[in-house]
Amino acid sequence: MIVRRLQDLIGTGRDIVGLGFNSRRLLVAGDGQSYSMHDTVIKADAEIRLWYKHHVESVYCVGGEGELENLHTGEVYPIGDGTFYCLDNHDRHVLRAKTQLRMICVFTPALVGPETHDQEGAFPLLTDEGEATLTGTRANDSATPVVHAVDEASPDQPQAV
Ligand code: 9YT
Repeated sequence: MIVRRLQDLIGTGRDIVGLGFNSRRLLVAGDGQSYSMHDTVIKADAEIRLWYKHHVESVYCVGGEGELENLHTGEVYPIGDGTFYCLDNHDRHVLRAKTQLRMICVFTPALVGPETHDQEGAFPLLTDEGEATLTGTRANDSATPVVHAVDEASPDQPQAV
């Protein structure tokens, strides 16, 4: 049995800090399961463009207000406490937080732990040793993870910050 408390992850290597959000990685690949589970807080006014090419993400919002845009269809969905979505088609999307959002996120395959978004808003596929297993993706070996946020002046080009 694995039992963890969020408070014990804060400020550790399982607390991935990026521009606009914190992802507290409750369960990662090293825990031996086929999925990872994160408690993610997205700051008010953050806008994040994402495209999980190598993973399927399911998200359950348990607090806050925002919106989700499907970049393939243009559909925009309000997000709030009790909203669930699954990116079952590796959908390109934009997440906009009107207020702080708290999201419970499940990734398959499981994240190893330190993954941060690449230029396209994807996570690389990592081995347990943290090596990227696909060309065109890269592991970020920085102690301070880098996150990419949408640059409003050129929304097609996520900006490294
Ligand atoms: C929905 C969401 O929070 N996406 C960005 C962060 C990601 N879920 C993570 O790293 O936990």
